[in-house]
Amino acid sequence: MSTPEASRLEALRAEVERRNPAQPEFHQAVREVLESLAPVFAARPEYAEPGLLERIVEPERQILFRVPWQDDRGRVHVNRGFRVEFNSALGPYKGGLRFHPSVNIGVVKFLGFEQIFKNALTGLGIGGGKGGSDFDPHGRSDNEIMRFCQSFMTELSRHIGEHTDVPAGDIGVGGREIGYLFGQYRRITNRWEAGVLTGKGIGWGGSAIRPEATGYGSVLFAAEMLARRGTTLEGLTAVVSGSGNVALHTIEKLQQLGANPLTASDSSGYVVDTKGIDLELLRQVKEVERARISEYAVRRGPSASFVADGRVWDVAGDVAFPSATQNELHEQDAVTLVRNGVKAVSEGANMPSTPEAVRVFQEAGVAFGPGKAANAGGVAVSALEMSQNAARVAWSAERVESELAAIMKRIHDDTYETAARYGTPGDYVTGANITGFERVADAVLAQGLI
Ligand code: NDP
Ligand code: 2IT
Repeated sequence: MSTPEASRLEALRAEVERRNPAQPEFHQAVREVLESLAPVFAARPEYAEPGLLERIVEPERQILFRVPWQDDRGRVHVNRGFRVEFNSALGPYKGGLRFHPSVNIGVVKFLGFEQIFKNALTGLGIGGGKGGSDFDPHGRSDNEIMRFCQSFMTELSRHIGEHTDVPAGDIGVGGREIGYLFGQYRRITNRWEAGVLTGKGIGWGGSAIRPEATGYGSVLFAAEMLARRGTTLEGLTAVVSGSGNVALHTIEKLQQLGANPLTASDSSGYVVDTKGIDLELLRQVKEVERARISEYAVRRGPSASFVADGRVWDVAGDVAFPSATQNELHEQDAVTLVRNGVKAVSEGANMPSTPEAVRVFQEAGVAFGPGKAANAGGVAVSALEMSQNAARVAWSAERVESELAAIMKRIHDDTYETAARYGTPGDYVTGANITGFERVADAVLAQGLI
């Protein structure tokens, strides 16, 4: 790093770390974007305007609140709630809620920062935000989940709205939680405001294909990367991590396109199935019973085995779909995948590959789709849900799925072309960061110093 632009970006990175101590995930997300931007600053001097970048790395608003609730035995728990409203230059803040014990302000800020550029890539007029709680839903009854969601929404309700901030799901928040959250919002506000949350149930304002959208989109993004290299997913084996919303629908779309997903995982370990994952059984175990992944191997028979605490990336496959959580794929995992001949990696999760792992993939010439681009299908269909809510209509599954496919192709082509324009053809990390940044920066500049 020797150009003036690079030095300025490096100084900003150091300042972000100083001003936001003990937030390693946020530092990582900011660093990754800043590292892509030096060529943009050289080409577009207007971005050097003092304060532009400084505003983009600073959330517009950060909300922290107490969430008290009672468990089924009458014991009182006190969790912490978060909503980071990061940037609304392109539209209302938009992004999911995560319920997981690892959630803290740094994690929410990393997710919110990623969301700004991801949402810009969709081209659908949505700003970036994220929220959640350190509440752990594992092992909690439906009633406990409901009471927690009601308490969480009692506070959050005063900060959100269809034109202000529109939350959705993320880890630990799916259709059940969105239902309880929406019910409490409606009760408190006495408004039928469908567009305040996305991921709602079909029949009360939800969009067809929203549950499927992130996983489907991540597979479609991989298919676009492969198409650019003159090949397809058909007949390829796939390694998938996670067994939640994103992973299950990744597996489903892979099977529809003739690929063979071999694995799934959760925080206890992974299963590998030499016959290919039996999706119906996996759904029964994870979605219906909310059991541990080992149960899949017990019921599936000899083709499947469970590896406790193992690394799913040790399984050989032609394509890989990290779809669980941040920093789940390390440098050594990337080395193993490359040695086993991986051709493409599409990030269903947010920031699942460490920076060192990304470098290994790129140096080996693997087609690498970063989360900002590859998993944008979920929030894109959320934006389509908002459109349907505003027009009080419900589109068919076929219509939403064909819009999703068109959006993923456009994101692929835009990021590919940007990377080529800046002299790094095939580098979707640079392509996604620059494309997203240019759209946000142009809007921020046009709207004055706010
Ligand atoms: P779910 O809660 O449905 O599933 C999460 C899965 O990841 C579970 O299998 C879970 O296992 C595993 N997991 C979570 N945390 C950890 C951890 N610390 N270590 C190991 N495994 C873990 O969430 P989603 O499928 O919705 O989200 C998965 C990823 O995709 C996240 O990174 C999320 O931010 C991202 N994403 C989600 C979108 C969506 O629309 N839902 C959109 C775009 C991105 P266990 O049950 O054992 O914790
Ligand atoms: O990370 C993500 O893009 C999401 N969790 C989905 C956000 C949304 O508003 O649909």
